[in-house]
Amino acid sequence: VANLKGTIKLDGVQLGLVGEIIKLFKQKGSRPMAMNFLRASEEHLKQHCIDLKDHPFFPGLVKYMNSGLIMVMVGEGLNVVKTGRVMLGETNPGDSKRGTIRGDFCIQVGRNSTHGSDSVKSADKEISLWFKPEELVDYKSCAHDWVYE
Ligand code: DAT
Ligand code: MG
Repeated sequence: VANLKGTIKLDGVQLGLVGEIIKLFKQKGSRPMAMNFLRASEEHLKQHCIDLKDHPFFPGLVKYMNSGLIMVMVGEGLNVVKTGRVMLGETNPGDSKRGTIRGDFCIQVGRNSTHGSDSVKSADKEISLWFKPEELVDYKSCAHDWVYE
């Protein structure tokens, strides 16, 4: 099993989506390795989405994510980055299919509730931005052999 790590950052704490997101990723074979609830500083959030810095919505996005509690988690599973993006749906919830997180729970692009790393490279960058190496717990899930052949 070629396991890859990915991050999911949930801006949708206020929407009560935390449990749902954990459930969906666990259900789809991902092994939780680290999780944190925090109010991130604007500086930290700017680093998280630095690739978007030239977009007009960037200042608003950072301010919004800084306005309250967020949840950040790292999961590991086969192709978890790619699968995670499929589970999220499209950037704009209006273009997202039912059965996806954004398709089922969100309406507008600026309130799409959940972030997912878009590549293994950005996942690695995001993981080191949000967690210290010793905070990632490595273990064998008791469900491993029932999920993976
Ligand atoms: P994604 O989150 O699907 O990877 P992205 O990286 O292009 O999409 O953008 C990051 C976030 O920025 C996105 O989840 C919500 C916000 N955003 C993107 N486009 C936007 C727009 N046109 N107006 C407002 N917010 C936007
Ligand atoms: Mg993105």
